[in-house]
Amino acid sequence: MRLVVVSNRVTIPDRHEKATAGGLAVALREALERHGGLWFGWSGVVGAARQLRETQRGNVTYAVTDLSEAERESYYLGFSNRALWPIMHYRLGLTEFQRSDYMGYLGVNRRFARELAGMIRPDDVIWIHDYHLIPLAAELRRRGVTNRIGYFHHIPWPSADTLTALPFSATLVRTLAAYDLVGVQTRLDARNLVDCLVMLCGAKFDGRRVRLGLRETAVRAFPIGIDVEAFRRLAAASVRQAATPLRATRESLGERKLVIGVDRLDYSKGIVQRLEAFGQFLRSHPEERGRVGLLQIAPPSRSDVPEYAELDRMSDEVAGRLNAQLGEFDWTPIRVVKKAYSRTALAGLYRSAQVGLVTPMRDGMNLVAKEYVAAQNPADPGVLVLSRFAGAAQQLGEALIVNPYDTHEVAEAIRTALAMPKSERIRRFEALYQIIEASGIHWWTRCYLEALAGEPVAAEDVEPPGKAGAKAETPARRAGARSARSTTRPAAQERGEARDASAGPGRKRASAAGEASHLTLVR
Ligand code: ADQ
Repeated sequence: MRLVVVSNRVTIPDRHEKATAGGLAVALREALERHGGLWFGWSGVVGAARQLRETQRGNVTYAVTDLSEAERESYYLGFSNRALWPIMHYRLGLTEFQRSDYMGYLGVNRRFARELAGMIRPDDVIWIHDYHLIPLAAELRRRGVTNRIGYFHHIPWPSADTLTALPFSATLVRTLAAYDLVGVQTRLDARNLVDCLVMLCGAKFDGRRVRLGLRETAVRAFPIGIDVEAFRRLAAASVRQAATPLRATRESLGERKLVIGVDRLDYSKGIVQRLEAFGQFLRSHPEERGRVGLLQIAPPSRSDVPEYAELDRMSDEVAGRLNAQLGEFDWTPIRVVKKAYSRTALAGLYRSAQVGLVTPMRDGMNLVAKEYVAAQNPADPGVLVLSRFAGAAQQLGEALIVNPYDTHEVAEAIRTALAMPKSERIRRFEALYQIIEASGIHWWTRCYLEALAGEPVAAEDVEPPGKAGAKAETPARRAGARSARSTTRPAAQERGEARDASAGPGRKRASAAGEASHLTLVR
């Protein structure tokens, strides 16, 4: 079997790029290397040429095509990012629909199908990623492609009631029936998606598969993970080597504690609300003023979409106002840094922060939450404060789960996290670590590809390891109880790592891992 991956954007690795710390793009490359493969998508270039270009790297062919200016406007900025992105994140008020954008979206999917169909071999398995490409399988089927085709939806799938506000939503949802397997992040997303197929398109659901016309489609949750071990090593190495951004941050903080937020600058991430919550925390607990600072790292994305430019302005304005109201001559409570950092620097910053503040208003999964846990020092870990509306909250019930719309609740969670006794921090960390380790990125690619190939899936119907805050005993709670009793794996690894580092190769691997500067697919 050859694997064909399709995503909106394709980044061709540098010829001399070293093995890098895990992440989605890297995990997909590894899967492609293993099976031999083709990765197809937009080059990121906007121009008139639109010629398909192929580049060979090892076992993998990268085939990229350019978009015309009109295609970028309608398919990418328009329908994908001004209509689908907001509605899938439950933001009806921000959803802007234009028929011409929708036509452009269908047009690009049709063109991609035309260009890709010619490259498909009989034994290929095709894996399509994300909301830009929902109708791609239907277009491929129209061209006679009969291979197994899977889709993974990285962002939330809203309720049928919400989605119907989008014109042509039923037509779009119907195209999902062209897939053999549709993967989403959480069980809630899976339920919503099945409801959409049943309620909007008249599909039948037998508890496992959706039947629509002659086609049968499996819909399942595959919660995406990270390469926990690689990230853990990176964090430990970063602290040992005292990488520059880390040293500078520590020096500027002195004895003060650090609360960290790391996100693309996107309204779904709740950055402005988070800054307000930090301000509320300082107002409610004046004794904490001067003793703690918030570092928010938020590189701009999609600046061509007006809502993103507005968010950029608002985050500056709110941080400026709060700093002016609450700061002192020798203490700035909030620092907002709008640039991307290397994986090494990020990992070290996570490890130095006593609180990881991950409070999206909605998020498919949120890998930052998992990275924060992976980066912690097992002997003295920080505390994760996590939005209940991040897909990750379905697994990470031992985080402090908050409602990001409730500024006071988030403010109190920051206070609880900062005051939490070490024994409780360790107990929660161990439970969380066990879950993210059991459902890492390699688990995810393997489960998905096995399910797509029609092989039995290892995990119980891909019941994701871990469950949010339920009272009953859950796998997470059992895992937590087990880990609280035993010497933890991360702690043991920490010792192994110290040996590695002194011997040399461990350090070498870790710094090579630091070269990767992004984990997810470019959006
Ligand atoms: P994103 O919306 O991009 O992904 P997320 O899952 O948090 O969100 O991943 C962001 C990645 O970018 C993380 O790996 C993070 O470390 C990195 N990053 C963020 N800021 C950075 C900075 N300043 N410098 C360097 N790296 C930075 C979408 C969905 C999510 C889903 C993922 C994967 O919106 O819900 O979890 O896909 O499926």
